[in-house]
Amino acid sequence: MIGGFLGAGKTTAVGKLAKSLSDQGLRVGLITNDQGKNLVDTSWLRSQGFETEEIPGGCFCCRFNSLVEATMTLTAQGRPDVIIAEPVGSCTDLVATVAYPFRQLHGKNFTVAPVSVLLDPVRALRAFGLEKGGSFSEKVLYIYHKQIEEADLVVISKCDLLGADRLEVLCAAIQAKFPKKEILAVSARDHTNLASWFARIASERQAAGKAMPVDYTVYADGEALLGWLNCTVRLAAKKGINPAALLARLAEEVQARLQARKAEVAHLKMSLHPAGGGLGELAVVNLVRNDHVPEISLRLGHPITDGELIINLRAEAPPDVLGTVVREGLEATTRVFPGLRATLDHLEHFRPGKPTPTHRLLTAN
Ligand SMILES: Nc1nc2c(ncn2[C@@H]2O[C@H](COP(=O)(O)OP(=O)(O)O)[C@@H](O)[C@H]2O)c(=O)[nH]1
Ligand SMILES: [Mg+2]
Repeated sequence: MIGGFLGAGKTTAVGKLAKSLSDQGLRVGLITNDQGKNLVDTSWLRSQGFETEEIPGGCFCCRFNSLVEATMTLTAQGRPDVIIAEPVGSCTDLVATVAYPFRQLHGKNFTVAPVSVLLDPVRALRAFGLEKGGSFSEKVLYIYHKQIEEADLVVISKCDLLGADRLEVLCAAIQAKFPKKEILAVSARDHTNLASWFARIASERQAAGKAMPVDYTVYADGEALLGWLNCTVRLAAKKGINPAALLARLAEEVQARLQARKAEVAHLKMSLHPAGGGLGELAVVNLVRNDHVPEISLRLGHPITDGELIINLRAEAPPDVLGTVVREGLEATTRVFPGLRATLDHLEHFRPGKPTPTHRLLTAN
């Protein structure tokens, strides 16, 4: 499992790890997970050519049996040597509710690797109170810190964003709060330390241990403070539109409205697929902080006139506010691109329900 908070860089790392393993001749299966359905992550990983199963409608801990089924489906389809699973970014207690039960119930067929927890360094510096800037309320930060506490490997991702000084300050703060925790600093963007991290995950098994205590009331309250929105939109334009320009503009429109309401974004991720396009044909934009510049992480080489837009937005705000922000953002964007029509196909917005794990094992051997 490669876990970590929303926007930490999990899917990017999963893609890189899968590529690295398949370059070594290993067969790889991937599992994505979300509270809703229609995930940008799933399309993005499939577009890279990996067998990917999606578990919608709840986290791995609450849908443990679906996780087992997904591993069985992947096994039947491609007999993977390695399965990489990306849990929902607002989840914690995965060691007790997923890793330990998996070891106990399916240890004959699978070896569980050390659980990595990724941290976006800018988000982490704020979460530890080391730098100022938009952050989340206390109960959301409870989940954030619990994720780190249960990590077998704490992986500071995107280390290309920090100089050595800030990285050192962050490592010291993590060590002070979680002594003896093993910390790695990697960058998927410039490949810093990826090989040594991947070698560890691929060769080691998770050490036996004791699960951490978790206050499920605070955890549930923290998750419920986050609003969740997934929607799909049909786009039709009279003349060709540059997909990256459209995605960037829409991300900015949504961002401005979140900022106006002081609702910190955890992750806004949107993909645009041209009508009739192949699996690998999509453009993707990401926004991981309110003061971040929306990033185009995948481009399409040509203008489009028809396409499907998928929007995944997670922010600390009531779900209906997210609905308003996205609807208004879409309207504002269509005004910028004359002749563009946007039709909402499907929209769901909600707060994640109280986590009720299928299993919870406090020790493993
Ligand atoms: N600068 C930088 N950005 C990264 C790196 N890895 C991921 N990102 C960006 O972080 C954002 C969130 O990444 P994603 O993998 O979707 O995060 P997830 O929500 O944890 O799955 C995207 O804009 C990525 O391009 C990295 O190594 N360096
Ligand atoms: Mg992801």
